[in-house]
Amino acid sequence: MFHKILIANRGEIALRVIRACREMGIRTVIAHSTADADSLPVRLADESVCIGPPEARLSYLNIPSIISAAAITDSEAIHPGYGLLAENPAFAEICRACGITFIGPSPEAIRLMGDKAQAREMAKSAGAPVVPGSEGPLAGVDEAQALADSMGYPVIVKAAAGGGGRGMRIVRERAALARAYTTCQAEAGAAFGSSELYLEKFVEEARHVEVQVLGDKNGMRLHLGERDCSVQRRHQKLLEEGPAPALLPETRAGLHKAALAVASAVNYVSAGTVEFLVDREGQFSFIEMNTRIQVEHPVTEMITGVDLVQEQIRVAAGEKLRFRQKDIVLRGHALECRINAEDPYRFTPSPGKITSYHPPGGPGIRVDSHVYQGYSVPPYYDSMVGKVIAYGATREQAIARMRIALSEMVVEGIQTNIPLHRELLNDTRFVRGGVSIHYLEQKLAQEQAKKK
Ligand code: MV4
Repeated sequence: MFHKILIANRGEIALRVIRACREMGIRTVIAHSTADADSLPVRLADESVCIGPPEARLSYLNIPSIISAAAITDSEAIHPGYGLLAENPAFAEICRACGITFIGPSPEAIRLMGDKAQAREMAKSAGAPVVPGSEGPLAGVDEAQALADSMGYPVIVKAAAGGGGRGMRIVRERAALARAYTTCQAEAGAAFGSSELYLEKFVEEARHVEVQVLGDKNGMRLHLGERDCSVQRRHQKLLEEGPAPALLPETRAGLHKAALAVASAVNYVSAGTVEFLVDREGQFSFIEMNTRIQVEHPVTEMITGVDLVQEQIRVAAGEKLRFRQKDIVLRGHALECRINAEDPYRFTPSPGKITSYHPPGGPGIRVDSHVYQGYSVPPYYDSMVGKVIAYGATREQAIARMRIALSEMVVEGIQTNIPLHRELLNDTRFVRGGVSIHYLEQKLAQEQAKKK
């Protein structure tokens, strides 16, 4: 096992990794920007190294600084958390070249899954259902036009180097395709350095369901059930839960099997997530694979009892997975509310000093957060200040516990989205379960209309 791990991240996930390491008897080094010098991860890690100024580009994304920090502290491995360098294949390669273990999948798996058109082909050949669409990247607008005409509208044009909702355009009629293609191509080139596009039939009123997988270097792979992440706004997830509500047993079993087939096709090592769309009839299709630990991983930890971050570390150190599929028992239900420092209805960031803080507790409640009373939320990074996770024997119990938790929780001095979460947990459609990816934006639009 590693003696020392460097954490190349900040905020709640840095703290999450520190806790996993401490439990495993591994020393931790936090690489941090000047803006995070007073952060809890810096105080709780065994060592800290300042890697640059506040702007992420010059610190958390500064590969030479991070590698140097690992070298001077004798760190054997780097945990990238999520976001930042977590899905950067070049970073994983540089770690390898420097003799540092990247805690995650191989650079090859990251690169392959980072090309969403290639990932789609891979999933298709592995036998996972994919949405009807192009085979590999599109050759040009004529091919897109011909394909869309044969499939029928609406379609969705996606950047091969995009993902997570970045660089895509829904096209509802033939007349709009050529323009959407050109803008999407230009945007993709500017944003990702690759203008390759692919096309799919647009699935209406879908749900976003993702399957957690875990693989070791011995060729063993498991799934740990699914999460429903349909409650989102502008591709920012707000609330996730697991298991996905109102799924037929055969749909659920099909999702798990397809996720394992995709993971096996790329010899996947570490924790990963295979994303699917599930339509109103329960038909599911692969859309993407995320090659990192995700924000919402605690949902799965609560319903399986598996510590996914510790498993990532064990597998990276070459240990065999300690359980088989039959040992993974999905029990109860978990919800996660992402707490953001933002205006709950205008969604504008609200950085600043937290003057009063009281986290919730009690049976089945877990809070993953790096904030404390007196902490200043810096303006340079994303606005998530923590997550409240509620576990219950049933979905109803998990919802009840989450309502109580959010009623107890106090965060003052900054604005947070806690009031919006409280509303969602009392909304008939959410409580009934099985809402689509359009639910939150529809609800917000309705409330906007009411106010006028
Ligand atoms: C889709 C889709 C419908 N049909 N693909 C968005 C994130 C990325 N992982 C893939 N995404 C989607 N891909 C097809 N063929 C719907 C989404 C999608 C979405 C689309 C519009 C508005 C909100 C959305 C939220 C989640 C997923």
